[in-house]
Amino acid sequence: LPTGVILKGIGGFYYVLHNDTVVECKARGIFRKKELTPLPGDNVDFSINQEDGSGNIDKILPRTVELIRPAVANVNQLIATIAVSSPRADLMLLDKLLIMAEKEGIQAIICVNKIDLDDGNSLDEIVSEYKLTGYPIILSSSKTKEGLNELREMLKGKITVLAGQSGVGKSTLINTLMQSYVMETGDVSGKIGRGKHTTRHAELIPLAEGGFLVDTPGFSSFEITGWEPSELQAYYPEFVHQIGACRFNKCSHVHEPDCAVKLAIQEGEISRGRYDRYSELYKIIKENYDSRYR
Ligand SMILES: Nc1nc2c(ncn2[C@@H]2O[C@H](COP(=O)(O)OP(=O)(O)O)[C@@H](O)[C@H]2O)c(=O)[nH]1
Ligand SMILES: [Mg+2]
Ligand SMILES: [Zn+2]
Repeated sequence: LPTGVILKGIGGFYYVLHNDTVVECKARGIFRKKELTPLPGDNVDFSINQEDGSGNIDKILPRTVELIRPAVANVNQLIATIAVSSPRADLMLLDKLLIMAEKEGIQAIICVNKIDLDDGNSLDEIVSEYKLTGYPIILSSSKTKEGLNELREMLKGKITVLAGQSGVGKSTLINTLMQSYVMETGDVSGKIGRGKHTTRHAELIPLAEGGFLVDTPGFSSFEITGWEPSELQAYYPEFVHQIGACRFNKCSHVHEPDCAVKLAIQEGEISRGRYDRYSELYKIIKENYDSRYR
């Protein structure tokens, strides 16, 4: 059986990419037998009926990752995108995206986009606040083309979710990055009946280097129901060196004395803004937790 990757599913049909061709498939039987819904990003075995030429997904290969919102399988990395301006950088949303990537076990990358709109201070402020996190930071602009080659390099061979507030330039980035694919290897987007890319369902966009981008309206709802307050700290990579060095074993790093995380802020190892937003989120999670277990 040939193997392919599901780009998208619409109305009971799945569009499976195999050797630069997209095959329209159904998934007869798979739902019923295993209660398994095929997802974009799934690697599948499929077959083509000799009589009517219809495609069918026969098997979904094991998933490494399964995201719920957006519903995508086998995601390797997440690019948390903000604009330097227009819309104004929402750092709380950025932190939430980074936290979700950590929680799902996906490599996160920060993309500060629209750097052509920098006023001379904003970009420096964002970078100095986030360089302590250790996440790779890409500075880009679809307008000036800065950072786009670096971005292409990072997307090679991976399934990457492009997340971020509406208006930060995600769709424009995708249109720019997929155009080179169209020029180099033929009109793949034409084959699956799509013109300029717009965001509706989660969909894998094939790139020249063999990777995929997922543009998504999702990943904007930050669901904290069911979280243990103590789990939040684990999603801050720059806190990791400090955890364990606090006076109290179960330090929340919010109100306890002799807290190594707070000390690290003074020593310039953790940024004040990241910490302040951590405290804010911690309190929300704690309140939610307490109201359920009181
Ligand atoms: N100045 C500037 N504008 C951009 C850039 N990228 C996108 N835009 C504009 O920002 C607006 C929102 O872009 P879009 O790609 O739809 O954002 P999305 O909502 O994240 O998908 C559009 O008017 C784009 O033309 C950029 O790099 N620089
Ligand atoms: Mg968009
Ligand atoms: Zn502490």
